[in-house]
Amino acid sequence: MALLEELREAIVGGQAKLAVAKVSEGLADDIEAGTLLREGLIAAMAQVGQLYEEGEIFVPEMLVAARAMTAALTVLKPHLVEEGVASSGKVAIGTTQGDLHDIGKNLVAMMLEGSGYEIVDLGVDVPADKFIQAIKDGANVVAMSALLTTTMTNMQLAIEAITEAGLRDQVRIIIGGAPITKSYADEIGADGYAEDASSAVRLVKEVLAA
Ligand code: B1M
Repeated sequence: MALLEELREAIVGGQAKLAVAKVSEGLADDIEAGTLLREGLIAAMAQVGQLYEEGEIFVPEMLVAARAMTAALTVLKPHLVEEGVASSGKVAIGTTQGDLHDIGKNLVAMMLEGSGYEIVDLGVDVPADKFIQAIKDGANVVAMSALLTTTMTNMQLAIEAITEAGLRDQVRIIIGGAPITKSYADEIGADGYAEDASSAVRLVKEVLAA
């Protein structure tokens, strides 16, 4: 579809205004928000990652592409509400310490919010004590995101700190992000792993029901 191609090109080229216009055009043309997200925004970021790996673009280009994606996501946000998820809960979400990637985390937060959960967004580079404070403030789920192999290990440190603070039994901890796997989640004692934002919504429902 030409519009999706134009949307991807706008994001890869870091043209935030054009990306926003293309998302609005797609919505007006009755293209589903999920299609714009998967085949437009997420596909464009995969392309950006590949270009970066191939040495075709560098961090500044990656950054402007990320800004364009964030701008486009803001327009999509109200349309990403998933139907049929009823269970409520308070989810504290953040990118693990040392990690500044927040697009995936924001997407997960938006989908959860749209599905009826209360979200406490702790932002990026979140140390364990912030997760601990959020649990003390009533979060019953902690969702951690990591995009770097060097920062994913901080998830384990955060879980250990939560356990040492005596709070492990009152919270469900779920993790995700490109380098994360189900077996890593099991290894570090998390309650679950979600591959993408919509499975994160299902996972929160599951862990709260368990
Ligand atoms: Co960075 N970066 N980056 N980067 N960056 C990656 C991750 C990388 C794979 C690129 C590459 O080399 N191919 C690589 C990591 C390599 C590794 O660790 N093995 C990398 C690197 C090396 C770096 C720097 C070190 C580069 C440098 O400075 N030399 C640096 C690190 C900075 C830091 O964090 N301390 C860096 C910086 C940046 C930018 C700032 C320029 C920018 C981030 C901007 C921002 O986030 N605001 C950036 C970007 C954009 C990327 C890529 C291109 C795209 C990431 C993204 O947003 N994807 C990325 C390459 C790639 O992934 N192909 C790359 C789209 C997003 C929707 O997907 O985040 O995977 P994702 O989220 C998904 C799922 O993973 C899941 O759901 C989301 C939606 O489907 N999910 C969860 C995510 N979190 C979840 C939490 C959950 C559940 C599911 O909780 C339960």
